[in-house]
Amino acid sequence: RAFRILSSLDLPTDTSQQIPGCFDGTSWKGSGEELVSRCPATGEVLGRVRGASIEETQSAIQASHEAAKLIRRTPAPKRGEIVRQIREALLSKVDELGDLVSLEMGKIKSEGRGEVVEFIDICDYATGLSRSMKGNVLPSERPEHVIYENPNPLGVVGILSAFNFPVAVYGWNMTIALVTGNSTIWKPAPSTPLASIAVTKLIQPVLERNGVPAAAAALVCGGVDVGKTVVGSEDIPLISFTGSEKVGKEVGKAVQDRFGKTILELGGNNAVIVDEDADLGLALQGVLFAAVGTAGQRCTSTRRLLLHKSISSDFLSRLLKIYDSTHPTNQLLVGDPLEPSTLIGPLHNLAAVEKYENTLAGITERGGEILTLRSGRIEGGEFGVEDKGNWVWPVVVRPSRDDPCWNEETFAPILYVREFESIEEAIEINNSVPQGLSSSLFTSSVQSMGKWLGPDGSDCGIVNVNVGTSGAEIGAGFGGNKSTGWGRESGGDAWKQYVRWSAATVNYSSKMPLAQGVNFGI
Ligand code: UN1
Repeated sequence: RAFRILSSLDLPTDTSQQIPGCFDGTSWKGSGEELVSRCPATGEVLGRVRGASIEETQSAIQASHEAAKLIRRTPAPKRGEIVRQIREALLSKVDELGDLVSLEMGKIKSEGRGEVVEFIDICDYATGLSRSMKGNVLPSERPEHVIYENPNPLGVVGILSAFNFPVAVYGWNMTIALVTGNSTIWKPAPSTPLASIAVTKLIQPVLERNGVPAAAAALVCGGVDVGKTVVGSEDIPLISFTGSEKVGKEVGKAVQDRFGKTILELGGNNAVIVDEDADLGLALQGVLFAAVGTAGQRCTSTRRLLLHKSISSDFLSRLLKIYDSTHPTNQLLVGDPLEPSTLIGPLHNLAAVEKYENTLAGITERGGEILTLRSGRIEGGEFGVEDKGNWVWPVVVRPSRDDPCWNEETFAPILYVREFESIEEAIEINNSVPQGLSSSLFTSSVQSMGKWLGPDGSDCGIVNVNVGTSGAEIGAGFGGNKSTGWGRESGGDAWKQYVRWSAATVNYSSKMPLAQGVNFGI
């Protein structure tokens, strides 16, 4: 199976050979750290990638820096046309690339494909943007003067992406960066190098055929040292980082230290509020997808379920019935991610399984209760899953009120439950955590919706109504507030961060009047 998927994307299938993981626009190389790509479902080695050395990273940055000069001189609609061709290249391999994402990251087949579709969608958006992004023309108080606000490209954009969205998050950044006139350098997660190599190999010929240096989409696979080299480079004015709050804080400080710009997409601790007047059937579906989809490994996954006291026991019993159902009527269908009927794949790696186990152990030690019948690691053989896969049971838990887990993101299918008595209390609980990414209210009340969306409402970057916390479309800006980092990517006004803005006052008179009535006659 791995052989079929890898060869469909022209990736080497002989795992004893090292695959070069550094692309500087001229050649594929790699003399740095070895990165082993392992299938989360089977434990098998999918490929051994030789990452970039520090010197190779620096020369890839230089190549991207040179490419940026050419990109910025290319008319924006022409850049949009290149992105449109990237879309076509992705579309021609949408199933193959989707399967590779499933194989290497562990998410289910339709979500793997969905990630590539998300990249295709942002290509469409960026192509349109290339003909519509605009500055401003403003009235001046001085006669025969005019003021422009003018966007120009920044240069190189550094993209550091996470394992959980190994394709789409790069897509959000590289397409917007390219149409706004920048080149990019991509440092993917060390555990998903194959997806990044496959994507770069699809983009490279498109750039070359359009006479654009392929270093405009440079790739440096690697570990912490490669990441630090990119983050610390004076030649990269904007760093877009997706990952943990802990690493994000380091990245933010390092970039600030050299007065660079950042877009940070850090932790989420997303709540769903099910109010007394909610359509419970709808809420159930919304909670399920967001809590257990991608095995709880989206930054937008639902971590906290806040239930109105009056519907809590009814809602919980319906939810737990689905969580507790077992094979062969296993409605949640934990299993092989590439099997189309599976809904929950494995966790990405063993460290994630350990984190899941430790989190649950801590919660029960501190007086919390696991509400699902099953919890913990799933042993090989159950549901036909492989022995060496990283399988866990999705769980619903009632932690004690003051448990520290309420403030932390654990990247696993663990859902915390708590009751509330009024919408005001629910909003207060929603806002009481350090993170501010996504949030959802299930209600049929216009008043509650108004409150939820307004100044006394959710403080998150994503504030949904009767829609779960995850699975956003690309049209709006995506990102979160507070310790999530305040970044916005993909649609909305996100593109405005990928340019340097200048205010330009132009005098087309033959006099030199001053603003604010200042007199300086000579
Ligand atoms: C992430 O988990 O890092 O809204 C991104 C969503 C997806 C993107 C998630 N469109 O769930």
